Amino acid sequence: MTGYLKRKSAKEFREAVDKAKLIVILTHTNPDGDALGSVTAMSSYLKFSGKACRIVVPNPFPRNLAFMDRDRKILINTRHTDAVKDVFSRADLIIALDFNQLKRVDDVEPLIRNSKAVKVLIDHHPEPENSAFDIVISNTEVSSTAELLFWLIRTMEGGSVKKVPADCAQALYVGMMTDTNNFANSVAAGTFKMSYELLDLGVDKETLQLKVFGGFSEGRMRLLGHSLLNKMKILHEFGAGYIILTREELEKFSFSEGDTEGFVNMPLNINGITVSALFTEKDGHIRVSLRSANGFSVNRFSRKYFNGAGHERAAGGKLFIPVGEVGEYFEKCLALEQDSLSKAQDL
Ligand SMILES: [Mn+2]
Repeated sequence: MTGYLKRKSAKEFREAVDKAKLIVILTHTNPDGDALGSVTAMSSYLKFSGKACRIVVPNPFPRNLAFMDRDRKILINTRHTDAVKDVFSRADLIIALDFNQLKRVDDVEPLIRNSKAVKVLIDHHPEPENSAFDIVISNTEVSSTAELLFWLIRTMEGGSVKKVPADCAQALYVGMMTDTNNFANSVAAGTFKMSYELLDLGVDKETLQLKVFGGFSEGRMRLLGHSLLNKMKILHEFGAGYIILTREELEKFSFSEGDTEGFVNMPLNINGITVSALFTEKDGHIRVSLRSANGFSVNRFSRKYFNGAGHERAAGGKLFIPVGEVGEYFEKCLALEQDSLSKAQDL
């Protein structure tokens, strides 16, 4: 199974790694399970191959994923700004994982742009920013970046993952499990083959499921209840639903990073809803999460109206307007897209 990967890419990547003395492994802002799974798997694999590397993330990750940073070595740019600058200044190889555009790493972007290191992108989002990288391994057919890494590592290991360290196997599984929402979407035959081989190595899927999808605080569950009961707005005429959460509400439910993970999927479970959005008030901007069904492209929708990008059915973005104006703005955007929304509703 090398269909997901050009043999040449694996060879080029191996050569870049072989030459490197210090490697920075980086992922996007608001790291999710695939982002953290991919960077920790890569780090584990590179260390196993005798290489020196450091993981950098732009901002903190959710509490339920903290177990992935077992030795607490991940550098968080918003907290360890000087250390991040230092490691970028010394790195001779940068491996960017699970994002397609450099703007997805916020304040880390200039550190990459100004670096003289060899730059590699490994990702599964559409339209990667090819010009910013020396080597691009991109495939939108795989479930997750973790799955793409699985095939890459497997290829570099001569077609078997038998020798990869246990924490690398576990991290790859977590990345795939989160991006597919535990095998609910974006799963292809190769995803099961990957799962088979990782479980065969001893990955404990029950424990990982509990850690990643459970382990919520009481505040998070009550915030979900509040969102569905009091905040979710359904617009049947557009086949759309959305939830806006203000900073005040987040504070009331003792919000911690990652607590709203999954909320955006909720309106999509309603009959006739083909696009859903979650807006959360942050420092100086509104965070936008978008999901869709029936072929309505939220990647395009986000690029056009929400300063973002992503996959066809899952995308993110940012708005720079007061939280009180978000609902009206969103409904205006829906009206402008009435034609493509009607098409999706008719399916
Ligand atoms: Mn991903």
